[in-house]
Amino acid sequence: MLFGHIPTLSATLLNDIEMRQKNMIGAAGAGALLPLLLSLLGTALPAASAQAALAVQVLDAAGQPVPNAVVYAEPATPLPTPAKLRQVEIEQKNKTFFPLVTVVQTGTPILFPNHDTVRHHVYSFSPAKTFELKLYSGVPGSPVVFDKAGTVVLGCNIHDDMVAFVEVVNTPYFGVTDRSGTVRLEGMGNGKYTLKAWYFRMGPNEAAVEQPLQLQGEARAAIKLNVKAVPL
Ligand SMILES: [Cu+2]
Repeated sequence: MLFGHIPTLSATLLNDIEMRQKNMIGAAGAGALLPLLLSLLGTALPAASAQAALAVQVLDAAGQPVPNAVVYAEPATPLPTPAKLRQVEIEQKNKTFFPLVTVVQTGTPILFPNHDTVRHHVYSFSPAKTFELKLYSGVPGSPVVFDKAGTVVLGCNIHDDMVAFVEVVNTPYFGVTDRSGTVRLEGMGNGKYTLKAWYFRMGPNEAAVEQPLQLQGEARAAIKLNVKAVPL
């Protein structure tokens, strides 16, 4: 459910106001607060209308924050795909993939450096990207390009416990939620989007949960998933 169609002040700005309030109370008394607040609002609003940003919190069925959830916003008018996307890494250390969850824009190259002394054999059978990096150590000579949107489940042929997830999305506005279940999507423009969230406990074949979003300046949204969150 959305609670943030309307522009809101950013957390940093509110912190800033709070800090200044404390200083003002010390220095000049509470009477000086109102003009200060108004002047801060006056300077903040034009900037917010020029560029928008969205803070999203993902909650589970019990209302608990969901860390490691993928959140992305697809613009109603799709953006042109960039010619070149920055390479991303998913490393193997202590027989574990890191990070557990990665989200990238379609066409992103991902490198799989092995920092263990044992060899790994990285593979995926997922339709969005079927590939294997046969038993290797060190850093592979070239990355794997994730060229199709969807969920990719990674495994290792040698170590059955090793698992990781790559969500490949058709938008540059994406992120993974932190410990508090929150992620901030930056650099967006005002307008219409479809806001989506996916969590690895949903399974690779379950579609992302989506809701419409009309973004105007600084906004907040919440998405509820029918899952049980695994705390970090
Ligand atoms: Cu392995």
